[in-house]
Amino acid sequence: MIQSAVTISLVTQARGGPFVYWDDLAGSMQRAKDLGYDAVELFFPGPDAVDRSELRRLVDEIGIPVAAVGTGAGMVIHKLSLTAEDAAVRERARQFIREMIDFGGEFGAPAIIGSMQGRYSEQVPQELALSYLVEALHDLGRHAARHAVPLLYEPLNRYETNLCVTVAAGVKLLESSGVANVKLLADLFHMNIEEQDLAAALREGGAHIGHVHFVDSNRRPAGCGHLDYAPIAQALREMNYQGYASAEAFPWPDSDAAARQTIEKFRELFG
Ligand code: LER
Ligand code: MN
Repeated sequence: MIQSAVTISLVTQARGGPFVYWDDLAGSMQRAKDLGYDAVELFFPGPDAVDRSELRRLVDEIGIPVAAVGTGAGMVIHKLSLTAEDAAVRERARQFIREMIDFGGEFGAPAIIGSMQGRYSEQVPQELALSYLVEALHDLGRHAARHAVPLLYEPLNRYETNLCVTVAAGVKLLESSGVANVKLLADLFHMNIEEQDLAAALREGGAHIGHVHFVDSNRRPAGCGHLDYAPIAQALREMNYQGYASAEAFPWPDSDAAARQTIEKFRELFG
């Protein structure tokens, strides 16, 4: 069954970004539980930002698991990228993600590679950048397998990457390179910019899709933009999608209202 999740960010440098809850980890996890979410998706400054036994205690006591962990702080805070020109920067990016995989893995949660994929440029041409990305996905996918979780790779819209901007490009990358244990993250906000038909793109992604960022066209909570969710929900049901629909949206008009709006829309579509 498709499950609901909501994002919590502890990254001050990402302030203004598309995360529903901010700063207060325990309070946000409790709010998510009270509103009926199945899980929380965490965006932390790094693998040591939060004491693991404290997070374990919160997960157990509040009774809400971790759906996934983001790695974008590696880019936002440390300016790391898997496709950087400098080999030392690429290796530090991989190490940061490895440690986030280990962190998430302890909680049965996959790590997400979004902005850490970087982009191709004059210094690092397209083919070379894609080869760096594929090499990293091979390595990190294998690393994630030690924890029996997949690695999530997220195509982003053209303003955030130029490597893979559609679900189909993500599928092609995975299938042509033969990487194992890597699933795609389908973010409806990015898809609204890049796809011709969101439901068709999801269907074509099929079993490659392992996580969904559930958000509207303008990155406000689902139902506060102009996406038509009926065909999207229909496609996910027909694909027998079993992963999370995770609210990665602006806290609009505020965190609790965004969380409530999303879970109501989720129930209307999947309830
Ligand atoms: C960034 O736009 C995004 O959608 C995140 O999930 C990836 O880091
Ligand atoms: Mn996203």
